[in-house]
Amino acid sequence: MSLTIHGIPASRASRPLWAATELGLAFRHVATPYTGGGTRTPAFLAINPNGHIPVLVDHRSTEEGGETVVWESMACALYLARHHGQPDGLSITPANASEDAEALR
Ligand SMILES: N[C@@H](CCC(=O)N[C@@H](CS)C(=O)NCC(=O)O)C(=O)O
Repeated sequence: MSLTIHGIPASRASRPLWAATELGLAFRHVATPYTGGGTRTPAFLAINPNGHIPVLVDHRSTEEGGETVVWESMACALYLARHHGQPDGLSITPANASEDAEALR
């Protein structure tokens, strides 16, 4: 597994940082702040054209071996839960449609 989460914890990045930690996932943390221009560099805008943290990059997530890039904190957290968690009724991964709706709510 090779995950990178961009964004300081004192921001909406806390959501994917929490989700990855709760799931016990190994990840690289790039503590990009939302002040100081770090979210407006060409390199950052290449992964999130909106210029916001958080951004999650899953480096080995597609069948073709490419990357999946996710932004919006809840989308990041749910992506981690659905693609890297176990829907066992115990973890944060929704195990059925009702739990999925609850997570979305
Ligand atoms: N709805 C977005 C909000 C993201 C957001 O507003 N992030 C702020 C930090 S909490 C940010 O990157 N601001 C930088 C800017 O607006 O330039 C989410 O939940 O991910």
